[in-house]
Amino acid sequence: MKKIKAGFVTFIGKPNVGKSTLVNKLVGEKIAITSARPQTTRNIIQGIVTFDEAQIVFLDTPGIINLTQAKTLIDQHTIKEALKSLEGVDLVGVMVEPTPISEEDKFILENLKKIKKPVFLVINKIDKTKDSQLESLKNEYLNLFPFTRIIPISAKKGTNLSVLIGEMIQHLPYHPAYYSSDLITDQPERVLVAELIREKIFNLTRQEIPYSVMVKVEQFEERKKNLIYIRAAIYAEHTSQRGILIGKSGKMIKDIGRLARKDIEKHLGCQVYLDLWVGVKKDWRKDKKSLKEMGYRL
Ligand SMILES: Nc1nc2c(ncn2[C@@H]2O[C@H](COP(=O)(O)OP(=O)(O)OP(=O)(O)O)[C@@H](O)[C@H]2O)c(=O)[nH]1
Ligand SMILES: [Mg+2]
Repeated sequence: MKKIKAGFVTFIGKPNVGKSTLVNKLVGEKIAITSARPQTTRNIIQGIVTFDEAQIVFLDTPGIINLTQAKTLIDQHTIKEALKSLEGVDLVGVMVEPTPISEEDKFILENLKKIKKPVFLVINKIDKTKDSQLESLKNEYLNLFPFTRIIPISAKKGTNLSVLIGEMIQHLPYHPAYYSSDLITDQPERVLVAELIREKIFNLTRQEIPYSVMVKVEQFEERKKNLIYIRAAIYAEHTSQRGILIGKSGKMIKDIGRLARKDIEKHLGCQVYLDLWVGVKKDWRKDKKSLKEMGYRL
């Protein structure tokens, strides 16, 4: 049998640098939700890419901020999860933007000091910068950490992604594939559906609302051939937020439903009847029981 390479690669970085966008692009499908707001991703998601000679399991992690600034249970949990992802992987990709190095970037590098595995610096969003700025930024980063490779990319435009993949494969061990070649994510269908709904809330609502919401798929069944019925609950933290999520004459919830249904249909490859309702779970972000119910491993 042909010897192949396989391994786990985690992408870590501060919020909003484009980790989820990159994992989606590499996998070729939307498996991780993205938004223009920080702290969109809440749990680690695996995106699996299989080639003839290699399989890479990418870990999309929640954005890391300095733990002292993390106030809620969720924030603390997500940061710890992201940092824990460093333990079980074969290669680490630190993602940054082509902007001056921030305290958060430095905090992340501090956590890598003891790591004995290849660490790549992935400078994303180079579509927004000049080559000359990139060179000095590379040197500044090298002064802080002995990166195995520094690879500038644009996740959005797909620039340099084949170089990134090629270099990563070179640094992975020979190992049989971990997953069947047709699998693209470890997320159960229900979780992905709930996430796609949460993405629309991130994009359509403001201020605290996106962060105050949790989505739970309560029913998921094939009613007819090619038609799936999905009932999902959107929980807000306070009654006033419930009103905003429903909107004037139900406009907001209709918009969320329409956009989410399109994405869900694309993913499932069939027609979907999406039934959404909005409830309140008072202060769920502060409540360990509610968080556990949502699958957070606290
Ligand atoms: N211009 C530009 N924008 C990008 C690029 N990659 C991602 N973005 C944008 O950056 C924003 C954040 O992207 P995400 O993928 O959600 O970022 P993230 O790192 O997963 O964020 P968290 O989950 O909050 O940690 C979105 O608005 C993306 O469209 C890129 O290569 N170029
Ligand atoms: Mg993300």
